[in-house]
Amino acid sequence: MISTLILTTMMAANPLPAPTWIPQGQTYIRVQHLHAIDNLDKGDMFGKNRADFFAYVTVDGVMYKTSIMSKDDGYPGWMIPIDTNRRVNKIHLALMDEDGGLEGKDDHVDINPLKYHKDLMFNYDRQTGRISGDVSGRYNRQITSRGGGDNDKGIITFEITRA
Ligand SMILES: [Ca+2]
Ligand SMILES: [Ca+2]
Ligand SMILES: [Ca+2]
Repeated sequence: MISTLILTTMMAANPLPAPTWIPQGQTYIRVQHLHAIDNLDKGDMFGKNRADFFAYVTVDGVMYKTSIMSKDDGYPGWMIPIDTNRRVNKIHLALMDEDGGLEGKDDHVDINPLKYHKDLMFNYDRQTGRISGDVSGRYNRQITSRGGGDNDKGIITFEITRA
């Protein structure tokens, strides 16, 4: 519930397009793998029975919107830069299924195992390399999170690494 409210607020802002290129030495989030558990286009008017994944990723209040990957299972390779002038970065990851045209009709994919939570919110501590929050892990290690308890479930695998 809370994550949905935050997402709605974020969507009012103008997201930056996620970059297609990361300069050498830059720390970034790399979304490696996505998988649709539920049929995200079931019952949609122009549904093709195939997910059209994209993400809103907010890093320290700056929101990026990725490109669309139209596959139920695939490797989007999305890259979102992280500013490591801060010791701790706050990251909010929302996965969506694009449904075209009408504003607000996109489906919100559940990648959080907790009921009533669809998004992932976590911190990255540059000094310890630790990732903590809705997911936990470390710098340069893949993190996989599977949605549960809500509709439109999916699985995401990503890592924080350096170019
Ligand atoms: Ca849909
Ligand atoms: Ca769709
Ligand atoms: Ca959930």
